[in-house]
Amino acid sequence: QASLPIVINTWPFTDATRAAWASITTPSTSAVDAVEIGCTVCEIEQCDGSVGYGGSPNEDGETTLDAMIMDGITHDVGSIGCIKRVKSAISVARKVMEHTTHTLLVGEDATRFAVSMGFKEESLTTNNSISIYQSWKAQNCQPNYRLDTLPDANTSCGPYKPAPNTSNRGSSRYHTSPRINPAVGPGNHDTVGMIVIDANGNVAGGTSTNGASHKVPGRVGDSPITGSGAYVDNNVGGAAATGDGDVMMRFLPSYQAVRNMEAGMTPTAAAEDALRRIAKFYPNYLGALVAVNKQGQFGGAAHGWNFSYSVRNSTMSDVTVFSVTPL
Ligand code: SD4
Repeated sequence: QASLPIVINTWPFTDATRAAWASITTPSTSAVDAVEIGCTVCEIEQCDGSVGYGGSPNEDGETTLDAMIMDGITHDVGSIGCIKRVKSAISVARKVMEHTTHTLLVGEDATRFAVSMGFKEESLTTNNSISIYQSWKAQNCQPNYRLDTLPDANTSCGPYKPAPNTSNRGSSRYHTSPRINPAVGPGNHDTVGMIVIDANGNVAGGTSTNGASHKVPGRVGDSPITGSGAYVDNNVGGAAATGDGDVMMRFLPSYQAVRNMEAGMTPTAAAEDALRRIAKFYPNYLGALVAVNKQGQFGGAAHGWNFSYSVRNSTMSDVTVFSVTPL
């Protein structure tokens, strides 16, 4: 049932939803504040191991974080990609939005910026991330490289060594065999993406994630990319994504879902259409979207996996989790 204010986020990360709801129903808290507060809960709880420190180690065994925050009133965005040794990813993204003229900072320099803003520098490695890394090494280190560019199977753990003849790059071979990101799967790929609309109809959105496991160092996913990980427009509503970011960022699905709602689609139809556009090229990808319009109508859609999302508005007595049947 449509109602404002509203909080909606990917996955049954209900503590994050509850925290955002508690803040948005407090006078003087903005939708941007609520998004930051909600996503921070997931960073602290390490939601599903896929948000915050200690998850999804890259092929060096290091955890890095991506995050974004977007303000629908001003269209301001702050993002960080592949930030190292700082836990509060979404709060650093907010500092990028509010203290710089930039949109996206990455890597060691994003860390340097965070430290200059007063954030603590500390290891993101935990016993859990070490054991994920070690078991990947002990198994076959399924590659994140295009198979047609690997010289032999032994290089699949990285570091990357190009095949002597890489003339296959860009060939249609890539598309003729279905691509499934080995680092993506239920339980190991669960970004928090959140949209909040306050009682005055102001929209904000955000994401936070440790990305994909065993990624090539330096990899930035879809979550900090405006229009991909999330997108908001105060005149329309907002949408946020989770899934195989390497594929999804090629289609800006959150932007597409918002434009679809602007054209009159329901949130559910808007999200489904955005995901179907990706499936035309990548029939086996895993992905999902949540979407909410200015009136507070909401919906979700998924492709390739079972997805659920969390919602709280004033018609509900607590956070409600909705399950989505994949397209
Ligand atoms: C990424 N989209 O970095 C993120 C991960 C994710 O559900 O959403 N997992 O590709």
